[in-house]
Amino acid sequence: KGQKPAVLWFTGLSGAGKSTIANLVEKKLLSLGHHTYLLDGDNVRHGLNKDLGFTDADRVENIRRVAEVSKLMVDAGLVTLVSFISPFRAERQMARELLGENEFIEIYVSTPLDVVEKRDVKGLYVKARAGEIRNFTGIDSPYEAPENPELTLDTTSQTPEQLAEKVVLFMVKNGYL
Ligand code: GGZ
Repeated sequence: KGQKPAVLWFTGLSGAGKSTIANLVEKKLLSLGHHTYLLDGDNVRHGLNKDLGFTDADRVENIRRVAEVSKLMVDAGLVTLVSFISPFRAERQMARELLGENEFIEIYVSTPLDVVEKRDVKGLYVKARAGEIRNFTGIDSPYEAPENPELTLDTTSQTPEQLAEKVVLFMVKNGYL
C-alpha cells in the first residue's frame, strides 16, 4: 500500500486522551491497509525505559530514546504513533529535527488541566495534589504547550472518534496516505 511513513507525535497532559485517540487512529490506518506501530508508556516505560522515572532529566532521556526508536520505525516503513506527555518544547523540537520536518507530525491534545483533573480517570491528580506523587505534570512539573503543532485536538468539543478521523484526514490531505 502506497504511503509516506511518518511519526504522529501526540503530546498533552496525563489523561488528555492521547492514547485513546492514537489507538483509534491506528485502527483506522490498519483497516486502510497501512503498517503501523504505536509507542506508548505501556510498551516503552516497562521495557526499554524501565530505568527512567519522572524527574526532568529522566523525561528528557525518555523522549530522546522514544524519538530515536520512532526514527528506526519510520526507516522500517511504518506509520509510527507516539503517545507520551513529552512536556518539554526542546525535546519535541529535537525529535522534529531528528525525524525531519516532513516526517514529524506534532499533534497537541489540548485538554486543559481543570478538565483532566476533574475527570481524573486513574486517580493520579488527587494523589499529586495530596503530595503522594511528586513531579506530576501540570501540578508540580511543567507542561510546555506546543506553539506550532500540525494539529490541535480539542477533546472538550469533539469525541475521540471524530478527532481520530481528523488525524486521518490530515494525513490524506498532506499526501501521507
Ligand atoms: C506525569 C506520571 C507521573 C508523573 C506516573 N507525571 O495517565 P497515565 O499515567 O497513563 O500517563 C502518565 C504517564 C506519563 O508518562 P510519559 O512517559 O508519557 O511521561 S513523559 O513524556 O513526561 O516522560 C501517568 C504516569 O505516566 N505517571 N507518574 N510524575 N505522569
